[in-house]
Amino acid sequence: MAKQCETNVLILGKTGVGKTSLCNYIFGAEVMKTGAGRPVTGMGIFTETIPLSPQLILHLYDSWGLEADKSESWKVLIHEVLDQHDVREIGAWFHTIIYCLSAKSARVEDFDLDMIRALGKDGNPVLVVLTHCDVMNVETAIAAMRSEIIAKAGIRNQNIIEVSSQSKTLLSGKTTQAFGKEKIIHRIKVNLLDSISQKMPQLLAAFGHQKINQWFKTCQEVVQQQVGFINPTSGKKEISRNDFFDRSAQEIVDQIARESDALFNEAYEFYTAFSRQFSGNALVEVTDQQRIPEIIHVQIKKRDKIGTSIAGAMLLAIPVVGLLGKFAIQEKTRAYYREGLRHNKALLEDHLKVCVGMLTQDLKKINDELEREE
Ligand SMILES: Nc1nc2c(ncn2[C@@H]2O[C@H](COP(=O)(O)OP(=O)(O)OP(=O)(O)O)[C@@H](O)[C@H]2O)c(=O)[nH]1
Ligand SMILES: [Mg+2]
Repeated sequence: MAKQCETNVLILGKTGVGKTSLCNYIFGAEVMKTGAGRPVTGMGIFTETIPLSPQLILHLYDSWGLEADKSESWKVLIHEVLDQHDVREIGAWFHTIIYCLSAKSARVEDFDLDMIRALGKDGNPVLVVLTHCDVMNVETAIAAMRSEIIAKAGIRNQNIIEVSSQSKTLLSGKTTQAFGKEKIIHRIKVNLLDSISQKMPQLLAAFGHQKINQWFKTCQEVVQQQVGFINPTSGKKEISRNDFFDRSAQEIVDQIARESDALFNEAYEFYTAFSRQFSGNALVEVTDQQRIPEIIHVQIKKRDKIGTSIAGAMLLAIPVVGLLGKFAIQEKTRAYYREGLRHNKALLEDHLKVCVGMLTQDLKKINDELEREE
């Protein structure tokens, strides 16, 4: 996995609800100048790449000019973006989907509910942002919109966020501040870490399987080469062979543990980088060492390790008569080893499964803490 972490955020909503203003408010002034973004589809969705830190790149997909009530054409646009990245599912590309509704409109249309439901299916991380919340007398409308979105689109209360993207000077000379961005940033962080957390255990599993298969292959080759026609049950060779199997299996266990630590730390680094970047408005502050949980490495039990001395003894008891007998012994010894190796391969695979589960749990712990701190 590259050291750089990228997150993709999609902003959708009908024309004029305040999507571009929201982008600029969250990620700095004039990030998305109208038309300055690179068109990623023929029309409708523009992307801007914002390096938030050397390790963290944010790709912001701002949709604009989308006609209301044309859900099919919206979906086509989104899928054009996915196709460009050779991705099938919305959730596989977008770590956060922001659906904007204007509190000024005071209602949620069926079209919006349909879109929110479609975007949020399969547990995709959808945030509904109510814009224009600074407008006078919108409180009642906001409460009604909130209940409707929860009831009809299945969005959790914490994923509906009230925002004003503009600071204004009133006639009285007082200025009102823009608000709501902290919560959005927090959700983006949680969603990003969620997606990383899902990826890290997959990487560990792939790494482990590759190592285990390699180990198995090497050991098989050793058996093939060493259990020869002449003296197939040599005790001296057997000891060094078993020792090699043991040591190389232990080495794999260690490598898996190291990889697990590295993947966890990598995920954690991304998180702290992201936190630091937004330290001014991040809701969660962490120190680097505070939360790194210790990963306890599972050791393969000694008694589960390969022990073939019995096999040697048994085979020696077979009277060695002529060529045929020798072949039989050679084949039997090899078969015995193959079985032993298969048994140990299964043990290593079980061990890997435990490690992948532990990594998943450890990453989940950070995510849960983040969720709680909201
Ligand atoms: N008072 C207030 N005005 C806002 C807010 N958000 C956006 N606006 C104003 O609403 C108008 C439309 O905002 P845009 O950000 O251009 O809307 P958009 O959703 O990007 O529109 P399209 O790109 O056409 O799809 C602009 O005049 C903004 O200044 C808000 O939170 N409060
Ligand atoms: Mg716009």
